[in-house]
Formats: sequence, C-alpha cells, structure tokens
Amino acid sequence: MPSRNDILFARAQQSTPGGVNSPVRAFRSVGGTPRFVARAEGPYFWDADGKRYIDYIGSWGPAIVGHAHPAVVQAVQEAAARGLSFGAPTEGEIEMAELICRLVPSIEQVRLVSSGTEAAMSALRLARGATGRDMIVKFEGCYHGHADALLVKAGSGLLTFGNPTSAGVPADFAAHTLVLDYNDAQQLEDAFRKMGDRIACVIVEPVAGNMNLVRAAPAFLQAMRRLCSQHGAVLIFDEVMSGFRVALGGAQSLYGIAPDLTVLGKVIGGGLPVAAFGGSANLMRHLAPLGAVYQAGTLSGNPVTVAAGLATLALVQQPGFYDALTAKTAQLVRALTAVAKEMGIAFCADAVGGMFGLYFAPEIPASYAAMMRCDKARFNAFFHAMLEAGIYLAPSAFEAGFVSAQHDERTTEATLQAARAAFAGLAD
Ligand code: KE4
Repeated sequence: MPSRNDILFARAQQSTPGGVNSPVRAFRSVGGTPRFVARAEGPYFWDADGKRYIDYIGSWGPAIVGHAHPAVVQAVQEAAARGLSFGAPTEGEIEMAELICRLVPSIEQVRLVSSGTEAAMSALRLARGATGRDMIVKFEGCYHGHADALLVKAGSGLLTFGNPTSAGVPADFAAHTLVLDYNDAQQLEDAFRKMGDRIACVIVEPVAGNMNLVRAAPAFLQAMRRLCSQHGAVLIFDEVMSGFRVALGGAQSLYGIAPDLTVLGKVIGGGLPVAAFGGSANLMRHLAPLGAVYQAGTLSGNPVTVAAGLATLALVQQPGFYDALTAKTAQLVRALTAVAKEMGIAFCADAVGGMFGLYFAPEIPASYAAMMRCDKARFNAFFHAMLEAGIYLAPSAFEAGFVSAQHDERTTEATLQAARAAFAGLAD
C-alpha cells in the first residue's frame, strides 16, 4: 500500500523536476521517498502520513527558535495584515539593517535580498566592481548558492582555474574562479604569490556546512585575512549558515576575524525568504544607486519577511540563548559518539554552536578530501534506520544538522534510543 508520501512524490514529479523545488530534498543521495511536511511545531514536523519526526534540519538552519514559534507567527500575521509587499521602503527594513550592523560589528551597511545565492552573487559583483579585478577564490566543498561563478570545481592543476560543476555554466565564467583546498593555508599563500594583484575576493564558509560540518583552522582564516589585506582583495565570509547559528556574532565572532563583506541568510528570516550582504560603508557605497555596481530586487527587504526575521532575532538575543543551544548540541554529539563507541562503530561527530556533523569515519574530517573518505553507505543505512524511528537527519552524508531552542532532553533521549538501534543494525 503506497504511503501518502509516495503518492505525493509521484504526483509532484509530474509537474516539478525531480518532484522538488531544491535538489537535496529529493533524497537522491540516500535513496527512498522524501517526507512531505504537513505541519511543524517546535522541534517536530508531521509528514503527509501523520507521522511525527524530530527535525534536525529546521529548514537547513532558519528554524533556530523552533517551528511555528508563537512570537514569530504573530509578527508575521500582524505584518501580513498591513499588506504583503510595497516595492517601497519601510521602517522595518531600517530596524533590520540597524540590528544586523549592531550584532555583526564588521558590517557598517547592509543590503537585504531574497536568497543566499542572491546575496553571495551580489557580494562577488561588489568585490569585482570595487577592486576592478575579475578573479575570485573559493574552496572545494564550500557552497555559496548557485550563481554561475560559484558552480565551479577545482581545475586540473593545483593553481589552474576551475571547471563548471553544472551544465549551463559557460567555461569562460568558470575561468575566473580559482578553487583551492579548504584549510590549506600554504596553497592560498602560493595563489596570492602567483596572482595576488588579480584576485578580487576570497569567499569562504568560516565554518563549513555544505560538505557536512568542517571547522576552519584558525591559521587558515588568519592567513586569508592577512593575504587579502596585503593584496587588496576583498575577504568575504559566507555566513548564510553559520551566521546567528554558531554564535550571536556568527563564526567571525568565534574566530575574532573581521571580513570585508559578510553574507547572511536563513536565521535572519526565521524561515521566510531573506538574505543579506554587508560590510564597510566605504565598500558598500559602490552599490547602486550610489555607485556603479548594480544590484536590485522586487521583494528585497519584504516587510513580512523582515517581521519574521526581527521576531526571530529578538528571541536569539535573549540571555543564555547560545550557551544553552551550544551545550545541548554538544551533549547530543557527545552522547551519539559514546553510543557508537560502545558498539564498535567507526563513527564520530562534531558541533559548533547549534550545528553539528555526523561522520562514519575514525576521526573528524578537517578537509574535503577527508570528508569524501567517510563511509557514505553506512551513513545512508543509519539515515534510514533513524528516519524509520522518527528522527529526521539531513538526507545526505555531506550536509550538516541543526538543533533548535525547542529541542530538549526528551528529543535527545529519543534520538539516542533510535541511534542505539540504528548502530546495532550496522554492527551486524
Ligand atoms: P540559498 O540560495 O539556498 O538561500 O542559499 C545558498 C547558500 C549560500 N551559502 C551557504 C553557506 C549556504 O549554506 C547556502 C544554502 N545552504 C543549503 C544547505 N546545504 C540550502 C539547502 C538547499 O539547497 O535546498
């Protein structure tokens, strides 16, 4: 008897490519049928068959205060009743911009947009326009959205320009993108020595979450900061995922490094479509209507989205919010690691703030190459055993997980109970 998820998935594939509006949702990395969410509340969601799951994705980060938080829902309802969108400035956008500038000191001015892709793409264009240079540097395993210049993998040679990772990206778009190894400071040093005066910017996830969770080594980010300053390149921290997730001030506050531009998203919208990019007023003044770098958006700074973001950011500023979230997430990964160890499973886990990584590997990966050596088949088997038990993890061995303020002792205990059975199934 097909489940309602099966029926909906078959139907969705008739009208939408792969049946989803974003590829990772299709479960192609883990196999099986995606769960169609009917509703969500706190740390849970219920699928189309009415089954409840403990949700460790939370919309890939935005649901940090828990799903359908009453304060956020009320703010959205009140804003919506005043009109959905005007194409004209509103006071709420000023409040959001001022709040972001206060919470992220490296940002003096900020522009709101509608997705992380749009924010990262705009930050690249700003860096190129401000420096008059074309070349950008990114790192294997980091994802900054799907703008052409960023859908690039490492070139054949160590310091050769990239090749497109996607059809439809012209080779000469990729020709300006150099892809280096994450956490390899020497390679970055070599690249700057070789072509430093041609580099417009370096863009990095200061805590990587799109190859699974990988922490940047402090020396790696410190070298990046030094080299960008020395050569007049713009340092862009893509904190779409880590911003307001790993700490109130984002990863840059943990590392004590001020980038020239920061890209934000996810949490600042509380689940509604918003992202942002910002930096020094001196850099941001290159943007239209002041400067020659064009960037625009019909729904940028949407009032309903801004209301959701302001309500969410008000909650995360409550005293002890990140201490509690960090402690809860650290306790979860410590306990999962201990259970796996008891059962002799080659497994480890890591956490930074409210995000975590699970690895079927003997030690925590610190690079893309090490991450690719994790046992994907074992992760997939673990994923499905946990899904069956009502625990919803990222449907890929190469994605991070997210804890909300509404996850608690009960959800942790239920997760550990499911993990014991799932690990046992692997040990056989
Ligand atoms: P969006 O265009 O998806 O809003 O943001 C792109 C983006 C940019 N930068 C970072 C660091 C990101 O993590 C993302 C998007 N993250 C993925 C999660 N792996 C979104 C999930 C999806 O693609 O459906």
